[in-house]
Amino acid sequence: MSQLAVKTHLREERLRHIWCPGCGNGIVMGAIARAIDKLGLNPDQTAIVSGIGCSSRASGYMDFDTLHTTHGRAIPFATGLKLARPELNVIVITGDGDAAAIGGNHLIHAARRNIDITVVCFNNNIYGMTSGQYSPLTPRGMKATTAPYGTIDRSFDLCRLVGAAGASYVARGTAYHVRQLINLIANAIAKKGFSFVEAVSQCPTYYGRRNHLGSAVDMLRWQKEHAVPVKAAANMTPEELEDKIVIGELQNLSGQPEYVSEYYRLVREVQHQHAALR
Ligand SMILES: Cc1ncc(C[n+]2csc(CCOP(=O)(O)OP(=O)(O)O)c2C)c(N)n1
Ligand code: SF4
Repeated sequence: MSQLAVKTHLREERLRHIWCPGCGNGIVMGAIARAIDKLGLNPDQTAIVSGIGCSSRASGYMDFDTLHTTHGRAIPFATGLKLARPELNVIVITGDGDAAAIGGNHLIHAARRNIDITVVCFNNNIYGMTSGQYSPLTPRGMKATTAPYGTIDRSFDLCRLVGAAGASYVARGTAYHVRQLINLIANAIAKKGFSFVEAVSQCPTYYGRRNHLGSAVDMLRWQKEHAVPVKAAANMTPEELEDKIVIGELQNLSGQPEYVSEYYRLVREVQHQHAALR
């Protein structure tokens, strides 16, 4: 991250961070800060809301008005904040466990409502903070402390889930493809309606070590070698895509009703009707 972005968007007094060497969280947090820079957002009009997890610690390091909430509940907090203060840019930072397990229903319903917030899911395929239990995004067959012989669960494609639920904007990037990730997050923030970015990231400590994936650099190389741009993926078979990560913009809808606007439109209508009755 440039010195300028560190000075303007991180709480230097909270650094050094507590993430393990090689963790992808810093890269994804940096991408969010750069996306905010790119859009020239007013920091006083920008709020970061996170759940609980290694990734969710990012809200403590970012110099905005921030809410570090409870596990899985960042989206309900963000929903309340956005409804009360519609002028704010509200960005949610969440892990794959936080977003897809304990917070899974909140994610689906926020997408269904198409509320104008941006969710960035740091997907490291594992519960990092609690030392490596499998999450709904751990690929089938991979090991975790709670799946020592490999998980038999099928994993979610969270982007498809959120897209099907009605999100205006859905994208996936990786910590390796950081320039693209910055652009995807910027597009997501700029989009009116619910926007979701899955940022595939590496946890060398618990996911990497248990699955013998090598160093953080090896895990980044894996991201590079397994990422397929959306356009190329369109010409590939499901079998060919099995162990690939499709990256880029996956859904970009316009003209969908947005929840906060709909809510205040209704309030105005009801107030108008009551005034007419007086
Ligand atoms: C209600 C509740 N249940 C469980 C926990 C324990 N807990 C803390 S973080 C976490 C999982 C974090 O995993 P993830 O969201 O994937 O984030 P990561 O640490 O990998 O970034 C769990 C289960 C908690 N803090 N609160
Ligand atoms: S446990 Fe994993 S996710 Fe947590 S800080 Fe360490 S490398 Fe990152």
